[in-house]
Amino acid sequence: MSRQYQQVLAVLLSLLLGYIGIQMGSAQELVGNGGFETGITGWSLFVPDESKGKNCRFDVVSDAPHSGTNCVRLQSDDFARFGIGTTGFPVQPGDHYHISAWIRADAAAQVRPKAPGFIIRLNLRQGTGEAAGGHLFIGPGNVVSRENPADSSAGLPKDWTLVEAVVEIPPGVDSVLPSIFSWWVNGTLFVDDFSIQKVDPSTPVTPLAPNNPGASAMIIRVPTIPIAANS
Ligand SMILES: [Ca+2]
Repeated sequence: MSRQYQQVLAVLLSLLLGYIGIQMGSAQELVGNGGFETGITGWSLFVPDESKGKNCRFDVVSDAPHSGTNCVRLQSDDFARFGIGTTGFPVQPGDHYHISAWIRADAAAQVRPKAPGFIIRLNLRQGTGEAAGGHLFIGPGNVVSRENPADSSAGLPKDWTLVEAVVEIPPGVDSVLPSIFSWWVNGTLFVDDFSIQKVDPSTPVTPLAPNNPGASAMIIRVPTIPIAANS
């Protein structure tokens, strides 16, 4: 075997091992700057009409982040609903994704009764429009719902707390636009390490919240499961 041939083989082998390493190693992170270490790069504010005039705003601060040196701060001067969004990505129905974020509320923050206070929203898209069936929501307590956030009485944690779930992309969806929301908070909410990673389709999905309309439909479709097991 010539020396040149050996060198080519060595290069090909290292490329193959690198490829296998990528396949077996940590999944690709789909949220850019989810740790807010490069400021607000890649993030933009969205304030629905009913919350305009509540001084909804966001910035990046070094006030006791969960990791690194920064986290994002969402603030409003009254109970308000607003979010920050980032770049979307293509998906296929049946794909499973692990979604997570760390949150903590300022000691003075208040949450409107029944509201989750914080929500990860996945805007499910088909083509250039919204997919039928509504958005997916993940709230504190790892509560997953479709169309609307599930009712909550948990309030918001004052210490860093993980919110996470595994979701399955429903039929009729070809892309996802992720965002994080302050959902009827009066005051200040901090978020850090927002992450979305594709996981193996065998990874169990977090069930929909019992008080979500989608969950009722699931119970009807699977009548042999006792209602008590889902409450
Ligand atoms: Ca950070």
